Amino acid sequence: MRKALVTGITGQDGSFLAELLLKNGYEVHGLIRKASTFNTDRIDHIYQDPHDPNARLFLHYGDLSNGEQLTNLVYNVRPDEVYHLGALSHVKVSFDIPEYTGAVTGLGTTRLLEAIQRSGISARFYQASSSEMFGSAPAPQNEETPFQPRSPYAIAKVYAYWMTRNYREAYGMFAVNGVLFNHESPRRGETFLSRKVTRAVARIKGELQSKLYLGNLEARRDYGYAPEYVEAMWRMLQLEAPADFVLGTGVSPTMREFTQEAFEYAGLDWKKYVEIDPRYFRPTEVDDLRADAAKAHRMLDWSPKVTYKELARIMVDADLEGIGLEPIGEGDEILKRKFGDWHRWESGVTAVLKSAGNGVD
Ligand code: NAP
Ligand code: F7E
Repeated sequence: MRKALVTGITGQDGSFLAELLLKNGYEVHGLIRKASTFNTDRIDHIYQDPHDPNARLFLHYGDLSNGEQLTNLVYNVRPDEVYHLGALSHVKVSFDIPEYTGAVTGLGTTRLLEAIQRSGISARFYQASSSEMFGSAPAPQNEETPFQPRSPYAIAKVYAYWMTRNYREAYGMFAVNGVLFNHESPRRGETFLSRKVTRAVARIKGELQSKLYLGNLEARRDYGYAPEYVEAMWRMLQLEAPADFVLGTGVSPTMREFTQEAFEYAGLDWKKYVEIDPRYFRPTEVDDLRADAAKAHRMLDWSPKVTYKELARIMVDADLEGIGLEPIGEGDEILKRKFGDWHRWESGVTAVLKSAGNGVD
C-alpha cells in the first residue's frame, strides 16, 4: 500500500486530496496543528479511529515552523509521496504578518525538503506553488512567465518554488511545483472573496445579514473548482519524470462579475447589498491572473470542467444548505452532470457550514 504525507490536510485542498488518496487506496498521514478549538471540520467525515486495524488515515500533531519534528515525522512515516499544502495562504493577512509568512510559507518548504533529504528516503514531493507568484506579469501566464510577486505571501512562495527546484537539481529529488491559479469550493475559507460572497448571499436570503463589505472588485482571477485541481496534483506525482505545471481554466472574471453572478443566481441585486470598504484593499494588488495551462492539458491530460458561473452556483447552493435553506438546485445538477456522485459535497462540509461563526468577514 502506498503511503502519502499531506501537510495542510485540514485546509480546503488538503481535505479534497485526502479523500482522493483514500479512494485511490493510499495510507494517508496528515500534519495537523494543535489548536484550542477543533480544526478538523473539513476532514471529520473521513476520520478513522486509529485503533481500527483497517484504518488508513492517521493524523499527527506538528507545525511547519518546527524542522526537527518534521524530520522525525518523515523518518517514522517513510512516505512514498509528500504533498506540501500547508501555508499561511491569505494574501491580505500576509501583509499584516510578513515575517511569520516567510517563516511558514517560505521556510516551511525548506524544512520539509530537508526532512526528506535527511531521512534518506526517495519520496516524491509536491509543492503548492501559486499564480500569485506571477504578480504584475501580463496575462496569460504559463510555466515560462517570469515571476513579479506583489505580496509577502507571493514572495515566500517564490522562495519555496526555487527551493523545490533546487532540491530537484541538486539531489535528483522527484520534486515538482504545481503553480495553481485560484480554485474555490464550498470548503473555501470564509474570508476569501468567493466564499465571503456566496456565504453572504445565503445569509442575506436567510435574513441573517443585510450588507456585505468588500474591497477591490476590478481585479481578475482565474477561478476553477478545487476538487479538479487536487486530481492534477496527484497526476503530477505519477509522471515518469518531475516537471512543473501551471493549472487554471484560462478564463478570468473580475471579482465584480463573480459577485454579480452569485447574487443574481439567488435572485438578488448585488448593488443593493454590497458596499466597498477600503480596509479590504491591499497595499499592492495583482490585477489580472489568467492561466495558459496548455502543458497540463498535454502532459497530464487535465482540462477543468467547471466554469466560474457554475462555481458560483455550486457554492451558493452549498451555503444555502449550510444554513438550513433549500438550495436553488442548479449546483447539484452541475456536479451530477459533470462528475457523477463522487464530487457531491460531503455531509462533513455541510456541518462546517452550519457551525461557521457569525462575525467572520
Ligand atoms: P487553506 O485552506 O488556507 O489551508 C492551509 C492549510 O495549512 C491548513 O490546513 C492550515 O492549518 C495549514 N497551516 C497553516 N499554517 C501552518 C503551520 N504553521 N503549520 C502547519 N500547518 C499550517 O489553503 P488551501 O486553499 O487549501 O491551499 C492549499 C495550498 O495551496 C496552500 O499552500 C496555498 O497557499 C496554496 N494555493 C492555494 C490556491 C487556492 O486557490 N486555494 C492557489 C494556489 C496555491 P489550520 O487548518 O490549522 O489553519
Ligand atoms: O482575493 C479581491 C482581492 O483573498 C481575490 C489564495 O488561495 O488565490 C488566493 O489568493 C481578489 C483579490 O484570493 C475582498 O483584493 C475584494 O484581488 O479571495 P482572495 P487571492 O488573493 O487571489 C491565490 C492563487 C493563492 O495562492 C492564495 O493562497 O478579491 N477582494 N474584496 C477581496 N478579497 C478578500 N479576501 N476579501 C474581500 O473582502
